[in-house]
Amino acid sequence: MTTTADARMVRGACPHDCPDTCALQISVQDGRVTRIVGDAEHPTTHGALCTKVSRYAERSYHPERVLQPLRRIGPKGSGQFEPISWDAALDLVATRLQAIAAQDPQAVLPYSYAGTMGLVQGESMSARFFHRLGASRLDRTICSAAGGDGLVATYGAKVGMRVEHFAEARLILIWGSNSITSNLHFWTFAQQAKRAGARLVCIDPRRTETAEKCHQHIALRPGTDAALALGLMHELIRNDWLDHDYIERHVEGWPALRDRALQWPPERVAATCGITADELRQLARDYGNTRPAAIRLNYGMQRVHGGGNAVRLVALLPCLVGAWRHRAGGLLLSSSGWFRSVRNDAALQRPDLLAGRNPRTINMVTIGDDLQREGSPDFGPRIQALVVYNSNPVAVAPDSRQVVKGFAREDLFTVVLEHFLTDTADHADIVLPATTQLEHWDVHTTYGHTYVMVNEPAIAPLGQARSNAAIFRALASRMGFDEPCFGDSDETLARMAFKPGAVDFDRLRAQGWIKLAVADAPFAEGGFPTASGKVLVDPPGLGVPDHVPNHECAETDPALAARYPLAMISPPARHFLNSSFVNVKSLRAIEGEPLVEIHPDDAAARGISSGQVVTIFNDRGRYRCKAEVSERARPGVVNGLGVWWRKFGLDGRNVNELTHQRLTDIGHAPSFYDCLVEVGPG
Ligand SMILES: Nc1nc2c(c(=O)[nH]1)N[C@H]1C(S)=C(S)[C@@H](COP(=O)(O)OP(=O)(O)OC[C@H]3O[C@@H](n4cnc5c(=O)[nH]c(N)nc54)[C@H](O)[C@@H]3O)O[C@H]1N2
Ligand SMILES: Nc1nc2c(c(=O)[nH]1)N[C@H]1C(S)=C(S)[C@@H](COP(=O)(O)OP(=O)(O)OC[C@H]3O[C@@H](n4cnc5c(=O)[nH]c(N)nc54)[C@H](O)[C@@H]3O)O[C@H]1N2
Ligand SMILES: [Mo]
Repeated sequence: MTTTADARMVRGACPHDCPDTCALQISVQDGRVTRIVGDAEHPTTHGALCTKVSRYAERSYHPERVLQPLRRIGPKGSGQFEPISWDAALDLVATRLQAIAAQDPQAVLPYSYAGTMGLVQGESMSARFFHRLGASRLDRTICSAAGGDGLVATYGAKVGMRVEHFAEARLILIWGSNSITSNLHFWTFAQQAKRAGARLVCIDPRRTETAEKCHQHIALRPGTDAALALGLMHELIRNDWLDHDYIERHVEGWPALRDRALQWPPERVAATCGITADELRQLARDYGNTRPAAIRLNYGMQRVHGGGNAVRLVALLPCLVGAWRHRAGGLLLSSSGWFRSVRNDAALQRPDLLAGRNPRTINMVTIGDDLQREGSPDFGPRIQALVVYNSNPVAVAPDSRQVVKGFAREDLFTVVLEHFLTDTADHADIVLPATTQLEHWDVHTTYGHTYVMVNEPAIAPLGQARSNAAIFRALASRMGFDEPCFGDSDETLARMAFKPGAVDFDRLRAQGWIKLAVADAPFAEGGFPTASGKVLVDPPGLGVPDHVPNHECAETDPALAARYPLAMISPPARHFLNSSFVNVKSLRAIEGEPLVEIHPDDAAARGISSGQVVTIFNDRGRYRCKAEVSERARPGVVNGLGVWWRKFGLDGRNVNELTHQRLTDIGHAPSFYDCLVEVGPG
């Protein structure tokens, strides 16, 4: 932190759920943030921020920030509240939670995700609070559990290439990721590689802005990535483009994978993926013969029934060609596992406060159905209280009609910690005002690079806002939880987040970030973090990976596909962060309004033209928005963009009105992009 007479610069970290976790420099004048820029010294931020986060001050000083506790005075969901004092709010919440917990604490459910990725304002005091209470646990599966578990099953941990090294690759496959939107700082390295002569290939059903800038775009059908990976293996085997030495030494179970891949000749792959056999052959030739070859896999391709199997297969590819031998070869899906060596989650979250109790776990994906379930021996008690923080489930959880029904229950006691009156906060009994990243302490790890980050408060909390940790500290005190750990300050929590001696906190504060010790080419000689040190084809209980067709597709359910012939994916909008920033006017102005992209052939067959309002529908619901007739959509697939707030949509709905609560093959994750619909004018 540097100081002059009236101005200072404070070091921060972007809190959002994004692989880039940028290092921020926040200029403060007279107690007010005047400018936020990226740290030019930080090796992946490079002084550049995305459009969203350069508007972070606009979001924090937004006139509609919730700055005092609120109590509901209208019907559930109406968003009608009156201000109350912190004392009154804390009393109401503590009294109600205590009464429910006296019957069965598992009737209380915390619901949180990655509104902030900070270790302190994410899960620290909140986890201590719910552990001590004995509340139900939440399976936090909404984003990455299918692919994450698939990667762990294969490599032993969520680890991969260092993102900087992509700059030296000769071939980059950007697989299931719109990097320019969701991983901009990786894209900078990919462009460096491109300028140095590398070939870039994008594998994505949608012709994204990223796909347009690659040399080749393979627009496969959603949910067919496993078939594509098996087809690539087929060609690598047939043409003997394999690194036999690497396979023999570092791949466990290769013969079974070889047999499986030989069942996937190019014509079968072409028919499954909706691409040509030549596209597959060309890709295999490039991947089999270019060194170093790197894969940037992202979570966009695992939001389908077979997402876990698909990630396992793609993750095996670099092991078959020995791509890992070079530091610019291999694969990156997530780097979060590298931080396990320094993180001290048990100290922050104190699972020991469960004191031998083993509360049930509720999957956040099925919140729609679970809120409506009665108590039973199987399910446990009916959910009677919900405490939501760092998440906007009414907008982001699948199958909105059921989610809204659940949140509308008059007998459900809902507390929401928020910056804004989101669709979820509108359903609260009590809203508690939370601080933003400018106003609180935090420390961060990340899933896209390998630097530990710090965020110091730049300004005092606005209005009566309090940090999440402060709010749970106050609630703990009201509930009479007197263990000393409930007294830890936010700064103390930040210091406890890392194992003793693992991170020099003073250096972290001075520089803003510290590089983690990760080898340059970590698996050049094998040494994967599995028990045997080898990559696993057939880990216990999972079987040899295969293509698992979508829940909703012609192969699985022809009758459904006859009624709803279009597959819908709903990837994020560039200027929003899931449902965050939707209420920032300057960003909403860039995004315009909710829309669905439809291919000219599919539009013509339905008498639909650009700019027209259409209805997208299936058995779960109907959603109206504007159509954009565009070759960004491939035939047979429509793209319903962005997680808009329901209240900004026509008829007060968003795209999750159409998605379902069915889970993936591995990881109990949602299958947002595995969804059949029909579209009609009107
Ligand atoms: N600007 C912005 N950045 C974000 C986010 C945001 O909302 N906005 N979200 C953040 C979050 S939470 C996450 S998890 C990360 C990662 O977020 P991801 O979900 O990986 O998001 P994208 O990079 O947009 O990748 C999705 C891409 O996958 C494509 N896709 C959809 N189905 C399939 C399929 O079956 N196969 C293949 N190959 N591709 C498919 C979509 O068309 C889209 O282009 O991004 C983060 N960054
Ligand atoms: N159809 C469809 N649905 C999707 C997706 C998709 O691609 N398509 N993407 C899915 C994915 S990948 C994800 S990760 C989820 C994301 O779902 P969520 O994690 O719910 O993410 P956001 O929508 O960004 O909502 C985060 C909320 O946290 C609040 N918040 C931020 N910081 C703080 C804080 O410090 N304290 C408190 N109390 N609140 C804070 C923000 O104001 C915001 O309202 O959505 C999923 N839903
Ligand atoms: Mo996500």
